[in-house]
Amino acid sequence: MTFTKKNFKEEFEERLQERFALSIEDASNKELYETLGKLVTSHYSRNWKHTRQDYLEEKQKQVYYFSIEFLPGRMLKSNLLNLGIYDTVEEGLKDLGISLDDLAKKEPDMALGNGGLGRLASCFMDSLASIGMPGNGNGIRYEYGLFKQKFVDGYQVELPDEWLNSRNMWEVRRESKAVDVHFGGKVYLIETPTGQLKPMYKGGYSIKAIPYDTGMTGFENDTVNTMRLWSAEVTEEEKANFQHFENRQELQNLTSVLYPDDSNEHGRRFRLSQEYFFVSAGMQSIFNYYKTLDLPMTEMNKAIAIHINDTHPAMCVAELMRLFVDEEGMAWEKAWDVTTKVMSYTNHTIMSEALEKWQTSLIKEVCPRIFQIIEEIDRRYVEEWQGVFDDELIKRTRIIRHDQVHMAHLAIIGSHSVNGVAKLHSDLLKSVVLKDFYAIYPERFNNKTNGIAQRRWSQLSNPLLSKTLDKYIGKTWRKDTGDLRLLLNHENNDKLLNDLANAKYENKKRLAAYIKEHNQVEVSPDAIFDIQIKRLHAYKRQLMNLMHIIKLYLDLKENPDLDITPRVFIFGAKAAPSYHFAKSVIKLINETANLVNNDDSIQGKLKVVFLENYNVSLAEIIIPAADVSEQISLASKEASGTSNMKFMLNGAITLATLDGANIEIKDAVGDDNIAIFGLTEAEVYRYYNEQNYNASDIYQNNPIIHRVVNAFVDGTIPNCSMEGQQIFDSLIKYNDEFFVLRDFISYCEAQEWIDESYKDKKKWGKMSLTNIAHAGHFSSDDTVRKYSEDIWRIAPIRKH
Ligand code: DL6
Repeated sequence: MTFTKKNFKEEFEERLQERFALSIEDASNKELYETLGKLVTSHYSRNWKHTRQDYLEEKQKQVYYFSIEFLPGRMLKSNLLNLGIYDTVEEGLKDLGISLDDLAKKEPDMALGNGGLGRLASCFMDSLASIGMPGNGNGIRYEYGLFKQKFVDGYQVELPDEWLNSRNMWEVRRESKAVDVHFGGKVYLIETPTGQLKPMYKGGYSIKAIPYDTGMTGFENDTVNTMRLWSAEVTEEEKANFQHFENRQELQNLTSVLYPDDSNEHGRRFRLSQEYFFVSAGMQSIFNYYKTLDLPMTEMNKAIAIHINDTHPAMCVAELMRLFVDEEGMAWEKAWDVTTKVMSYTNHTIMSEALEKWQTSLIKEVCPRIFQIIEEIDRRYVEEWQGVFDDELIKRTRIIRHDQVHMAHLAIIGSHSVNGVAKLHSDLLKSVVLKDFYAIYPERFNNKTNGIAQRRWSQLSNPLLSKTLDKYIGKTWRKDTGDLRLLLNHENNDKLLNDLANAKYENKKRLAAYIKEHNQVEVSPDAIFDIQIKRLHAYKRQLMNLMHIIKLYLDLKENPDLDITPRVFIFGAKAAPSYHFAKSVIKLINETANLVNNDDSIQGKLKVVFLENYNVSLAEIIIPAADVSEQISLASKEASGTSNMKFMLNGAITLATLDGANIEIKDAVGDDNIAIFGLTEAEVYRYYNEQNYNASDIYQNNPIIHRVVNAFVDGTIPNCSMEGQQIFDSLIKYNDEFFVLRDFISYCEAQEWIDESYKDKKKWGKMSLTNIAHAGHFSSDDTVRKYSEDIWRIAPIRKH
């Protein structure tokens, strides 16, 4: 039955009355949002049940994507779009005097992740369902999402994100699927009469893991998959037990906070406990499901694929071995064979500090049986390769080394596939970061370039662009973004170029209004909107962007009539709370913004805006308004990047180093439609090998750089002498770890090219069109299709 506007309005009013005993005039937007949320879930609940039943009946092979982070953002509009009722609902609400946008804003951002890693996991959830693949998410239901960022006197202050205070409309608590996760105590291995070793647990404690399931709707295809997030609950009885444990408080709050850091050492035991918690809970629930299929344990790989997203879920390998060997009595060799066929692993970084290592003593304390199993995997690994590879290579690749457990090693040794997330990154894994493993397991290594959920980043966040595209190339691109290529037939169509420019202009006006409201800064949509949004990290080089702003400012001070296209530099970034360097960069940008925005002598040619609390919903307003996409990491350091893909889809021109997926963007759009600058990855490695990088020399010998770097310490930027000194030292005293000074001049030249090109509206319009036309390369639908075919070996469900 088609769902008409009339049906919608009737159902909506009925539900509002049922739930709140209110009529529309008396209801708040929050109540209206909840009513709409309920209506939406009721629309997919049947398909959710059917999808699950289909998988079960067909014994369909399913993938379980284990990720300690998910960043779905708001779900109301994406569910409406996927269910094919967006327009009906929007118009129906309008008839009732309600704005869909206003209701959507009432949904808290589901921010259970730090950045790229978590957002990728959510793009994959969307795409798996949208291409009808049997895929599930498995993660943690943090009570507090990533902190809320506020600026006080230009400094970042972190506030709790109490996203669960208002009800989460989308989750279903599944008490009946709860499992217990055991922590601590001692484990003794006892020999059974049949000669097998069985673990006997003494002491320790259990925590109840309660799953909360969220339906992941597919785009117009009736598939609804599941993202399962686990919450820790402690029974009263266990609480009494905890009196004896110093870490009692921690365990009671196991799922309370998301770690606002992906690379530091703080709170390690707590973090490790979180990892074991969601690994064990997820694996047990898969095991329980598998048992209902009534298939032999030795064939689990025919029905189950488990994906280890970064190293945090690497204990999946040991936990599956525990379940096979301890619970099912399977022989070690057989269990190992099945485990490696089930598991696959993605690496997301070459930064060594983000490749987790745990003290052996800590793992022994938190999950002693898992430690024993890891020891045994490690022992057998050495035994297997002794005499085949040289001893040093084996030593370097062992899981346990120098009293540390190397989680990446566990994930690689226990998986049949290891992939990087862009071509360059995957190559660097083979040639540098994991080269020892590549020598041992060359067949396991492969590349899967990231992608983005393009419906969210075009249809939902940029309706004006979407309508323009519909008008000229039809609507097929909405289902298959490969069809964006049809735009290339129109690159000389002035009307189209004009319509694209108008859509951009309106989006810039929308962002300008947001900036005015939140930062009290007036910016003109006629200026170039130059945007860098991503986690604040030294390797991403927000500092270089700031230095260029300072250069322009100083140039303008010297010559107020300088002919530059007016620019608005926009930043969005959170810094990990204990990352002092990153926080200093924030302070410096904010103080520079204050200085520049209030200096009338530069005639408004420069504006600097740092938007607070960058998150998925804010990205949806920022990205459609971008002219320039800043992707300026030091070559080799950014594994892939995904905001680069979102900007491109929205017609921004990428200003980039040859790093991560920027290289593939350049290959797609051609050299004329992107601004590339800076060292190549090979040149960066040459500096490392020859150890001859000398930042101080560059500073001494280049007057432009000298002048800009001095601005950090000579009082040019007020109110930040301490932070200025810290940044100055990082560049000069500590030799500029990420080669900012080396790339600076080349970056400025690329910026000049941007300035010139923007003046030629037609040229700019064509470049923008070309970027949109090739954005289909980076659809996460295609990415997960490749994972499904090459790694997980799963296929779409047969339709009922
Ligand atoms: O693969 C998703 C995303 C990449 O696009 C980014 O380039 C990469 O930095 C990010 N990696 C992480 C892992 N932790 N660290 N550091 O977030 O993954």
